[in-house]
Amino acid sequence: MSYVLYYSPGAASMAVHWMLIEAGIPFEARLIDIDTGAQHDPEYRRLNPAGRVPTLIVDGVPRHESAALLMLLAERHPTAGLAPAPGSPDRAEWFEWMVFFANTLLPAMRDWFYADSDGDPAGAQAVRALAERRIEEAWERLGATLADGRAFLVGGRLSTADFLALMLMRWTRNMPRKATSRENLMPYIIRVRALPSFIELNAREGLSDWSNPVGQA
Ligand SMILES: N[C@@H](CCC(=O)N[C@@H](CS)C(=O)NCC(=O)O)C(=O)O
Repeated sequence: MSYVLYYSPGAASMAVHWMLIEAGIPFEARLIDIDTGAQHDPEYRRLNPAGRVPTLIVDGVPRHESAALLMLLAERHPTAGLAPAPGSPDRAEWFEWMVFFANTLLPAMRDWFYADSDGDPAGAQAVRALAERRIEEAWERLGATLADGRAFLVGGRLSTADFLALMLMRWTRNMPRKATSRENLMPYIIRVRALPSFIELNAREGLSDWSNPVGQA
């Protein structure tokens, strides 16, 4: 099995990059810096016609969509234990979170960040206002789920749902209302950010602006 990940630091590729590191799956990482417009490069557009990251080349075939890539990797590498096994009691909840992130929270985040360029700039403020509401609702839902004291989102152990959750929470760091401003999310955020694979991911992507303070477990 061979993998090449096209990523941009902190972008939607981050969850996939994290999974590859956490699971110890061999892969090659290639930088597509979206801040410099590298996603519009014709050579990259041949791999990803939408001009977005991530792209994961799986055994020579370009594949897209962060949540789908996480589920695909979970299926191809079951011994990594990053998704409840098919038929197991926690499988349904894992599907729910993966699909909720992919079809509710990710699009709301896209709308918030890209309201001006994806749509009509004249209506961007209204788009962002609705997106913000959806994002707030998502943190409410997450907070209510974590209120039972669970360590991770699904089945008491780390899964692909946590990779997406943390990536999306990180994106709020420069928004008016940050995920870290919600006290009920902080124990979870601190716990997952303390994972060696998250620290390694940040080092590899050159990120240092959303880590646990030194000394915080
Ligand atoms: N639904 C896609 C979203 C991908 C996406 O929007 N990626 C952003 C970065 S977070 C991107 O490539 N932006 C560059 C652009 O749109 O020009 C996924 O989850 O993979």
